[in-house]
Amino acid sequence: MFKGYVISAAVGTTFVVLVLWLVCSSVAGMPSQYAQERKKMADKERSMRLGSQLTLNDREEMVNCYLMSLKQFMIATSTAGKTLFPPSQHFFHTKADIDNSTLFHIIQMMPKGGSLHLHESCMTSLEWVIKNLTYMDNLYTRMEESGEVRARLYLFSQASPGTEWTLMSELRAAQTDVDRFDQELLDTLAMWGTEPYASNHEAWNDFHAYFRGIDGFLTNMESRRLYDLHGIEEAYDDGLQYLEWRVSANNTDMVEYIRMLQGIVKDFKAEHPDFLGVKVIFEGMRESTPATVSDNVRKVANAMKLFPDEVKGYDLTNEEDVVNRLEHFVDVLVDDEGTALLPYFFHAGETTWSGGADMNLLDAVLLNTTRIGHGFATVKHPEVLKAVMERPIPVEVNPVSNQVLALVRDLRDHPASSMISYGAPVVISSDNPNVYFAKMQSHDSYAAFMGLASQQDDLRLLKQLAINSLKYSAMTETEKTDAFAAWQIRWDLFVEEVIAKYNLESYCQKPNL
Ligand SMILES: *[C@@H]1O[C@H](CO)[C@@H](O)[C@H](O)[C@H]1NC(C)=O
Ligand SMILES: *[C@@H]1O[C@H](CO)[C@@H](O)[C@H](O)[C@H]1NC(C)=O
Ligand SMILES: *[C@@H]1O[C@H](CO)[C@@H](O)[C@H](O)[C@H]1NC(C)=O
Ligand SMILES: CC(=O)N[C@H]1CO[C@H](CO)[C@@H](O)[C@@H]1O
Ligand SMILES: [Zn+2]
Repeated sequence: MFKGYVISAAVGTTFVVLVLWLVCSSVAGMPSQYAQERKKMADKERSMRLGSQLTLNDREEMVNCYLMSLKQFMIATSTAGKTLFPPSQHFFHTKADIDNSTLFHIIQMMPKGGSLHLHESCMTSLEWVIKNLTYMDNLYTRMEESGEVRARLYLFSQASPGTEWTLMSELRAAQTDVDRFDQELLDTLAMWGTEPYASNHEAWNDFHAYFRGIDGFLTNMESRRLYDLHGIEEAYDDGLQYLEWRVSANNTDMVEYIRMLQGIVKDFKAEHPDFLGVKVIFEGMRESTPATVSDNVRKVANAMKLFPDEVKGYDLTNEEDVVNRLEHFVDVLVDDEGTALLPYFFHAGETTWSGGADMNLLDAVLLNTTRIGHGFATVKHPEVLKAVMERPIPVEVNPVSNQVLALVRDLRDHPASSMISYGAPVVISSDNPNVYFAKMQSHDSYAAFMGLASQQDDLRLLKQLAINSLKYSAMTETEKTDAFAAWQIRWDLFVEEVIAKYNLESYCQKPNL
């Protein structure tokens, strides 16, 4: 339990001052030259950190003072052994406490820019899917007992595929407790439990079951339209103004899909003019044959010609440890001169292994990937890290997903923590938020700020991450200019809202040190 992190700003400020005093007094005994060298080294490191180049104005400083008092209080109580530090524990065990914290509420209010790593199939909240989509007319269902991980799974279809399928409305009408039935539907879709997954492979097995479940809604254009639209609404409510999501290249009529998407985005923007739009990266499956991938590439190239504003490139996904590596597909991803056929946005290095599937990172770099999805293994590869820093190749980091999929237990051990220290081009996103009941962005921003960041990283990091999410997006330069302007308006409003809501004018004046 994490009692006690709801503190008043005044207590927090006193606390920060106390910490500063302790830090200053502890170096008092050093020889002055050593102290100078040490300061120089620490300053140099600090200046390299992500966000360190930003300067906050007086109003932002007030928010920063409060945010940091909340952060420092949690760090202090957990280092003193009084509480468990939430990012050090598994999301299944900490979500309720995180959701109940003021720090999380401030992050929720914050305009966080865009999300650059989301999968269409795993974004819209499952509560909504159950309460809305499973109530559609003419929905059929079939229950399967016992998969490898799940005890049971419900499949859905909008036309009866056979006699073993029942009309959902009839099955529901036969229930004595409809709420309990709906809860069961939700539980069988979700990737959630009392215990974390034992391994990445176990999590992926469960994931495949989820895909089979949700597929019943994504193969029908009308339920898919409602699902995508609700996804946009949830993202916007969570402080996102822009989205890039991955859409399955297998099974999607790209032209029909993009026309549908254009329609909902246009309607949504009409009501929310500061929403910037949705762009699509089509994703193939790594277990496909090179011939299928080649076919995907041709179709995506065609879709990019037809819809240059919406379609931005191609990716290959699935459990990296067990499926074909990128190397397997190189021939169909480049032309005769060896040049990439499309802009790629490859998932690569989403593994704990070294010298295994993480070798995909080398191919991603050689294929001139626009960004790297996950790049969990990036810091194990000096040449990859060099390309990431120099070109730059932004890395899409998804902390909560990595924890739930059993790549990392304590988020302070997340390898992107090092990338934040080096000032690498990192963006934070949520990957598959709906399956484990995360918000579209806030839980991952919280994880980055509390778990991946240093104890001192402050509002500047969060602001830089929001800036990065627009800067490293697939928007054109003109679109980016508009995007920054739209985000800046929201950011300034956010700063004033937090000052007013938490009374920071009186609590967080500049300390008189
Ligand atoms: C689902 O939600 C949409 C709007 O979000 C609404 O138009 C539709 O009627 C709902 N469907 C059901 C079955 O509740
Ligand atoms: C692609 O979709 C077809 C159905 O249209 C399915 O049979 C096949 O397994 C899918 N391929 C992959 C690699 O998922
Ligand atoms: C990657 O970009 C470099 C520099 O523009 C180019 O020389 C190389 O051919 C590209 N590689 C591929 C696979 O497109
Ligand atoms: C910050 C916050 O939301 N705190 C709430 C945590 O939960 C308790 C009990 O439900 C509320 O009283 C607090 O306000
Ligand atoms: Zn992903």
